Amino acid sequence: MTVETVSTNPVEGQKPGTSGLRKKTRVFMQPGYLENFVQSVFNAIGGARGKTFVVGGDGRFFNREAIQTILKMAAANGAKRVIVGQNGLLSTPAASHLIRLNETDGGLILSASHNPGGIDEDFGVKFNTPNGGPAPEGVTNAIFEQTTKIDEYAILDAPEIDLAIIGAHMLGNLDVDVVDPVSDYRALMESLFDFDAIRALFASGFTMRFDAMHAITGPYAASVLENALGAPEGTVLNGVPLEDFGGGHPDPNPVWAKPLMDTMMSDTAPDFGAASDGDGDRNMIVGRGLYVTPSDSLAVLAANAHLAPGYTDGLAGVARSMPTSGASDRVAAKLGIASFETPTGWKFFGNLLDAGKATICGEESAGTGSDHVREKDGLWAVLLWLNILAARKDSVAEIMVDHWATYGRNYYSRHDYEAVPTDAANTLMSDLRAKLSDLPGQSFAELTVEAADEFSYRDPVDDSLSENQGLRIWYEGGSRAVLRLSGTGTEGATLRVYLEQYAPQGADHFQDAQVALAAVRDATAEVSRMQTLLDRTSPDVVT
Ligand code: VG1
Ligand code: CO
Repeated sequence: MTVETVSTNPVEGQKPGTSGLRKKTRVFMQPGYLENFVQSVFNAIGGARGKTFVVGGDGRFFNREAIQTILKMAAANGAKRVIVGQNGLLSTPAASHLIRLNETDGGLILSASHNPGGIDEDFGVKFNTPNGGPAPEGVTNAIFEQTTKIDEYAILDAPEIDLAIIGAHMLGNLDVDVVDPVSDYRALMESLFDFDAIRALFASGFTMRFDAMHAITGPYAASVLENALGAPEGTVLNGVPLEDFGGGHPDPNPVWAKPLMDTMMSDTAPDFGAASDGDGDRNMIVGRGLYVTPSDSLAVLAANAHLAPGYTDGLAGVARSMPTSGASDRVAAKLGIASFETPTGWKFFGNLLDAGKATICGEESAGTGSDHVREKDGLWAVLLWLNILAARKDSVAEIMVDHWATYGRNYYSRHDYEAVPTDAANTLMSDLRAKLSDLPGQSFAELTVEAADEFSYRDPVDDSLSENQGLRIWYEGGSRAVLRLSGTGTEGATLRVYLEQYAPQGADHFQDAQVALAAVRDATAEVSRMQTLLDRTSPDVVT
């Protein structure tokens, strides 16, 4: 064993963001950088001695090297066993499942999620706790604290393990189990959904395109949709994971999954379209000619989940992140079950899921999931949609029209202002924060503010408090805007502006969303003085 002494601390000051540490790949490749973070994780959880971990990543550039480093460090730190996906591959939800299934001490997942990959793009590492979920704030704070005082890490001097070979390997005294990344996950999906009904749906001629965006879900989608469910070959597009995701952003939204959107809006569109992100935890749902917002998707899944075998007993509750639209609250109210509003980031759902208070959770950023794992799960959402389509025998458009007629429609859009100077973004937020309490009664671009506040969250399970989770403004006429800064960007700051307008039952549900949201957009631009402070007139990405 070699104990390296590191004289500088390259991780210092790099506080893990929403989902672990996410930086430019070259930053991670600096000597000692990854090592310092991994050692800090081990230190923060009381050491690795005798413990079992799951390790895998989304296959992006530097995934292979990083895994070898982590294995050697786990060995030198006295870990007992590491379960690793073949070729170092594991989707985030599959890793979460393996952590739980094997009752391990947690896992390290290598991914920068939907951010592009490559030597000049992004890399990331996150630590998940034994419940399979992203480390809560208490743990990420402890990791951060370790990074500020670490002065050595332990690493074994040993040859690399051949991760192509499934089975048991030894690295020093460490057992390394290389496992098929898909099989346990596929079995979990089979336990939740009516595979016979979905198989019959495909056999009847139902058509689908699943865009894996050259990211990790390719092998999972091919195995489940094409092999197990009998969808024709070619249903899964871009199914081979590439180190640079083919040069694209593996972010399943109408902007980055435009080729799929174009197919779905064309005359030859299949019945159903879906996509998922770099690490497989996000999903996009599209019907023929109709995009389903993630907020609406969450609401539809909550309203219809009982049609799938895994959820026939109904749901304990539905949780959504605060910026997500209120559509799912309306479903929960009708079902007479609890609804929860949490800060952005999946880690905030963990306690609700562990305590059995919520069964289904979702975020406006295209994350949906349930208590089957402790991460959002892209393919799970797609399969629940397929199960619902098979059971109801309606099209996606019919389901949406019916949903809006029942609950009203929450028009929704997110506007992102990317790579803005950090100072300018901070000024915008602090100026707005300072005047929040004066806003009610004032009018901006013809809308009058009814209420405004800054969201903070008291966890109903452990009573922990999370503050500064986004500025909220409610206007007259049922609209809301939320402003917050991204915690996952790697360049400058990203300002996210979330816009929502409720159209009740009987109102017009067939407007273009951007048209329906024009008034709340203009009022929010004025109240935040966005044009002056950011020097931007329009967002970089509209989803
Ligand atoms: C974004 C999304 C958030 C999501 C997070 C991680 O965070 O808004 O909803 O939980 O990414 O998703 P932010 O702070 O940039 O807004 V993933 O797919 O990167 O694990
Ligand atoms: Co992701």
